[in-house]
Amino acid sequence: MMSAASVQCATTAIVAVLFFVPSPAAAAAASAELYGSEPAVDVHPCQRECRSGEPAKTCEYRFKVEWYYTMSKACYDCPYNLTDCFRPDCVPADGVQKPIIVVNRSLPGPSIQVCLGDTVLVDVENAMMEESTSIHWHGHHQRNSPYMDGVPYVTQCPVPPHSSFRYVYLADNEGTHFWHSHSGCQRGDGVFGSFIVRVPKDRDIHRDMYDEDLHVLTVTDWLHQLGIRKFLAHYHGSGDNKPETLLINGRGRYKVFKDGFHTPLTQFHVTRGKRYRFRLINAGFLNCPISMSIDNHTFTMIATDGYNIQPVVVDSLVSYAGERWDFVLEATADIGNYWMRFKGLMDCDERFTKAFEVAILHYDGADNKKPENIPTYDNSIHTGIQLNALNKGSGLMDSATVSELEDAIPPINDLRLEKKPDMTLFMSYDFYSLDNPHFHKPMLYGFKQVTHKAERVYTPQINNMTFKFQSFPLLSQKEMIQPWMSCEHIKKDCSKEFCECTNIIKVPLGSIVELFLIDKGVTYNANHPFHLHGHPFRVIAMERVGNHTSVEEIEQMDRDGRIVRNLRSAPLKDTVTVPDGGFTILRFLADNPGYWLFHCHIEFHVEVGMATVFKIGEDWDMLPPPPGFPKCGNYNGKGLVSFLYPEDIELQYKNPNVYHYGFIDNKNDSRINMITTLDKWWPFVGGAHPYVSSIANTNTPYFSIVLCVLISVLLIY
Ligand SMILES: [Cu+2]
Repeated sequence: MMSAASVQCATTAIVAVLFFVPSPAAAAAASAELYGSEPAVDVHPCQRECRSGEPAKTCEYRFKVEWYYTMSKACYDCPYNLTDCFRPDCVPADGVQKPIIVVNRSLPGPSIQVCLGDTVLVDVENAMMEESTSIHWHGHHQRNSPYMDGVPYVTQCPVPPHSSFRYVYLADNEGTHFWHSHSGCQRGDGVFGSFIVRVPKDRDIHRDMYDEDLHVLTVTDWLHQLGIRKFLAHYHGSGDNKPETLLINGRGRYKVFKDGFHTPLTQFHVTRGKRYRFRLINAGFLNCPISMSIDNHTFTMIATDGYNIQPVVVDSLVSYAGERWDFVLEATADIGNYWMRFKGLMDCDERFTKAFEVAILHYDGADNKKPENIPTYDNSIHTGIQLNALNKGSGLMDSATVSELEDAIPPINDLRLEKKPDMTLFMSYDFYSLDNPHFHKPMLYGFKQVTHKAERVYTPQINNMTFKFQSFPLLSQKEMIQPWMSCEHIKKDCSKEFCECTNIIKVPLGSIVELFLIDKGVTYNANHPFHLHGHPFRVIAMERVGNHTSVEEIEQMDRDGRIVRNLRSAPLKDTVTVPDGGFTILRFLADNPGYWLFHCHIEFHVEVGMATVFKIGEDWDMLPPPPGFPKCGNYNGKGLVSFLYPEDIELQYKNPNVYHYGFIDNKNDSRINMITTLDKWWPFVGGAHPYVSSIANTNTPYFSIVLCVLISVLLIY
């Protein structure tokens, strides 16, 4: 058990280091209500009412990232004794035991809540035994601190085990944000938490709409195994990619224990007659948009991704991985308990897992009994007006798209809306039946060779390119970038073959960029939320064209004047969905020099390369790395290099028995014949792989064995 310790900073700002765990007294005070309630937690001194004219603070946090376990021994008799579920270090989740990765043994991890203008300092300690990590501060644009964006191999080296990394930056972007690991599947395993930047009341244009700003609502899909295990089963075997359930502020009731007990649900306390600002964060991991409704209540949307919008009253809201939505709930119903219902869509819907969870809206004065009806996926039907509905366009009576929202204050002199774009980019994507050699090695288990359809994985690509990270961060070690790493050097038809490269789109500093995101929608109904690092964008159009579409069709629509752009007061965001078989048009001002990732926020998709990087400005426009900034890369005996044994790697790409990655496509190069890589030889040496020998008919086992013996003899002599 840690207690708060505060020290005086030289600048008189208060600095405090806290482990966010409930105190034993608070835990003991937790009532034995039927479904339990959150005990009070130690509040960080930076979580305060923000007042104009008061000095900013430096807010210090220590994040210990470690492997852990739900329903561990720290939970004692949970859920039979609900007080035990709130003991320090007890992570009940939904009652199902599983390995997790957590920050400070809590799920979600510590909530950072500061005032605009505070300096945030987080020491991230990697206490895992073997995995590297990194933390991205989702919603913070890192102006003047691009090295703090937390993207491995783009802005920093990953933080190795037994090491720590200090993130320091200014909280200069108000609103509801969150932090999460940007390494592998760690976000899905538990490494995420809320991050709220408040402003003084006199600067909040929605201040008159609510009385209290207390409730943070973090929603996520949840697996009953580690993310990496799910990933491997899906991409290398016949496993699915469907999340089993959802968690609301890290809690759920999936597992039914003896006598009907379950782990505690999240409760939000309200007083009748008051108005509450809720800050919803979708920390989702897989393709599981989450629809929310609250029994007997509508709610008023007032902000998205930290940007204020004109208020809109809705009956339900769909949020996508990486999005944040602020809404006001007026506690005007009869005193009682009401279900807040969360339904998973897409891979979580009725075709698959029916991922579903509830929280409780508890009015002060109500009893501690559950609401009478028993909520299920099937009886939670979201009628009325739905905001941000799945795969829908504009102009519908029962739903509204993001591009139909309005900025809270009509923008004046906003170049993104008033100026003709300096650059128009089309990014189209779909799922392709490619021989992606990471999962479908040609000639061995190519996409079409695999007979079981469940074992075929389609490759999502942007403009037919798969993003490949380098061994070093593009921003901090930009001098190691080589021309051949870029996509421009690929000389083959990437609509038919797999192409992998470090796709860097160069944008001159100060440009207005109009970006068409086009979901071609051919392979199947999908949905991808895209997140831009370093910049907000205005969402000026969003439409569904049909079951599928193409770049050509949308270009033609635009030439015909059939695309309506909201250039009056389009809302600002940093994460947005795109209707399947449709498009979303964004505009951003490229005014933040650096290398910034732009990617699908579905973790499996970014892991298999659904990403690109914007290089904003020239190298000399970018700040130099902080002194002593960690370096990484390949080691070739002489020092750090961009690539290991460059000639071998280049030739390996040309080796027809390995695979053509596509950097050079000269099959007549005689050097190819000199290569005897393990990849090339081993399947043939034994001659016992019937599938290989029947396909690779130029390499019969007999021939290979003879050749192998001949080479061995030559080598001996
Ligand atoms: Cu995606």
